[in-house]
Formats: sequence, C-alpha cells, structure tokens
Amino acid sequence: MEPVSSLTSLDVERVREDFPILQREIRPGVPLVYLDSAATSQKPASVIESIDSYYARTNANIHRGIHTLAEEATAGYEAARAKVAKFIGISNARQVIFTRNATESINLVAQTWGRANLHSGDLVILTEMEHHSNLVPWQMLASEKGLRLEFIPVTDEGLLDLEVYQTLLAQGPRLVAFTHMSNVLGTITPAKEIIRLAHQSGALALVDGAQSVPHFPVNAADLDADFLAFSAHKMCGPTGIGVLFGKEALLEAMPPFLGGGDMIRKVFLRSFTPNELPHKFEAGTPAIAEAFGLGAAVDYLTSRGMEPIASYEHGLTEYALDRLEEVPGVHVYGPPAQNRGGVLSFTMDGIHPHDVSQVLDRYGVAIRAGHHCAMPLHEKLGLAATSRASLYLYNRTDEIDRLVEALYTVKKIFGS
Ligand code: C6P
Repeated sequence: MEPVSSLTSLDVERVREDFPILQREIRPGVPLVYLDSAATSQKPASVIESIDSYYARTNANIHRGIHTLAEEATAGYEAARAKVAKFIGISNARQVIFTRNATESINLVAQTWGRANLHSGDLVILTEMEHHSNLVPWQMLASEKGLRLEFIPVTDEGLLDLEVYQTLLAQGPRLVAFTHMSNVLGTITPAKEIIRLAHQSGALALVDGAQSVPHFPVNAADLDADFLAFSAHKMCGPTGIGVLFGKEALLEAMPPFLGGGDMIRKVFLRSFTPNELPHKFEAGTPAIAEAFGLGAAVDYLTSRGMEPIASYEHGLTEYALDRLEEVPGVHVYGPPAQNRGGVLSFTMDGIHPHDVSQVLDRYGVAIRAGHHCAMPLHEKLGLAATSRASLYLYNRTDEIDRLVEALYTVKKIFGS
C-alpha cells in the first residue's frame, strides 16, 4: 500500500536520525519497531544531551544559591517554564506549575482547588474514557467529601455522547474533567466545545492533555481551559516532570499542595505564608535536570513543527487503520481516522493480548497489552484487555507493515 500524501509533510528519515534508540536491534538482525509511544515516547539526542550537559556543567540547586552554577541552573529551569508556556499558548509563565507528571497535576487540582471548593452533594462530570489518573483522584475526593460523580458516556463509535453531557450540565456541575485524547480509543474529544458548555453552566474545566499535547497543537488560552495537565515523558522529554497549567486567579486562590522548601515566603514556628506563583506549588528541590530536558523537548517539537507532526501522524494513523483492518480476526476499537490520533487498540479472535505482545516482541515490535490504566472503559467495551499500537513522529509505514506481518505470524502460531 502506498503512503498517503500527508506523510510527506515531515521528513521522517531526518527525524529518525535524531533518536539514537531507533538504531537499536532488539536481538542481532532484528531492529526495534517502537509502537508504544502512548506509554512513553523515545527521546531525541538533543534532550539526552541537555540532561547530560546539565549534570556535567551546571548542576546546582535553584532559587537558593547566588553562585554562577546556581544562577545558571535557576535560569535554565525558568527558561524551560517559559518555553512550556509558549508551547501551550500562554503568555504568563506564572501559570505553569512543574509537577512530577500528569497524574500529580490532576491530584494537585483535586487536593487543593477541589478540597477547598467542593462540598457534599457537588457534582463533578468525568467521562467513561478516562485514564485512572483522571478518575481515582476524584473518587478519593468524592468519598471524603460526599461529591457526586457522573460520566459522559462513550458511544458505540468511540465518541463522547454530547447529548447526555447536556443533560448532565443541567444538573449544575462544579467541574468537568475530561481527556483531550483517549489513550485506548485514540478519540480526540471536542475540548473547546466541552469547555464552552461547561463554562456556560458555571463549571470549571480540567483537560487531561497527556495524549494530546505531545501530538497536535494545543492552545490552553484558545481552549479557555481552566486547568491543563500533561507529562514531559510522552512528548520527547524525560520522566519525572509534568506540567499543570492553571488560570492565574484560580491558582492564586488555591491553597498550597505540598509543604516544604521553596513554596514559602515566610515560616514561623507555628505558621507560614506561601510563596508567590508558581513556586507556591513547587515544594522541595524540583526535577531540575528534567526541566532542562523538557525545555529541550519543547525546542525539538517546535523545530519539527506541531502542525506537520499532527498531519504526519494523521496519515500514519489512516494507513495503520487500513492495514490492521485487512487482517482477518483483528478488531480495532475507536472512531474513524478523522476523529482520532495515533493510538490503535485491538483484539485478535481467540488470542490473549499478552500473547500477541509477547510474540511481536520476538520480531522487535514493541506494543502494549492490558487495560492501559482504563479499566472502566475496557469493562464498557466488554474486554479485559486489548493490544495497543501507538504512533509518533518517528514511525514509518514500513513499521506498520512489520506489525501486520508479525500479526499474521501470531495467527499462524495460535492456529487461528
Ligand atoms: N498513559 C499509557 O500507556 P503519567 O503516568 O502521569 O505520565 O500519565 C498519566 C496519564 C493520564 N492521562 C492519560 C490520557 C494517559 O494516557 C496517561 C498515561 C500511559 O496509556 C501510561 S498508563
């Protein structure tokens, strides 16, 4: 099958040269086909070098020392914040909080804004396609505070049922918290419309951008999101650092999350006054090297261009959907290509997803098998687990061909 024309908008051969791990063979003569970027993306050399050079040349704690290294470390850390702000369309970097990951960002909102503002009987709207990271923090708060949780259903096509959403909004929710892109179905949700309707009904909106920010342009200001959470490690950056964007007035009014160094202005024996934004939410020595890496990841994605990345991935997704659907006994879940990103969860008749994944590994093909931290969604689909191939800017159509060839071998091995 010929690659579709939109695949030419990004020079994938040049991109691949940027990622050292793509040279790796899983065993002699078996090159790596990495199709697990929804779990974590690979890292370009510029990101690896930025972390290496931070430790080799700059290493110092930030916001404390006045020596050269401390000043350089502080400047690099804050430069990364400014880059992230620009990347998500925000002019005021005080609204960008560094956390450990998207999960911690959502927990921060639940434990500070949620705990201070939500009361018994208040309604929080989530969706049936949420990752556990955008379910469990609200469940924990709901059981503590007596909140009501309601869910926008997922339709048979793998989309959110916006008619039911409208009826839930009529009940006067305080918060709508939803994923911008499903890590199982690949569904890209109509975030701007969901937020507009939430605001119309007087609710705030939290966007889980863990799978969207890495893959297409996301402008928090244009979306009018109140909160946006994402992780560096899925967007070519390192593990250990994530982002919470929040509107300044909300962040100002929220109590601190964790207590300790850096988040304070003054401390007395029995009390403290919190620091200004964004430091109020960054207690203790943060992930400094990782912030340098995140800054380099933002530079990298910006240099490749988020529009070309999105359009390249879209073409690749169409190609992958076509190729997977031609394999007898393979069932792909989620909406058609126009509503989805490059996440392809599937089952094979009579073969357990873990077995599929294990056999594919023999051919160097790395995919994920399981519930992908979305057990309620799998329950809704009537499945315990799926196999999931997920794509990024460095994948090529011939890697999808390798996946499909290997799936035919899986069928042969299991006699199906
Ligand atoms: N999904 C996956 O394989 P963390 O772990 O905090 O960086 O990201 C959490 C998270 C939140 N929301 C969505 C939509 C996600 O996909 C994830 C992470 C990975 O699907 C790891 S479970």
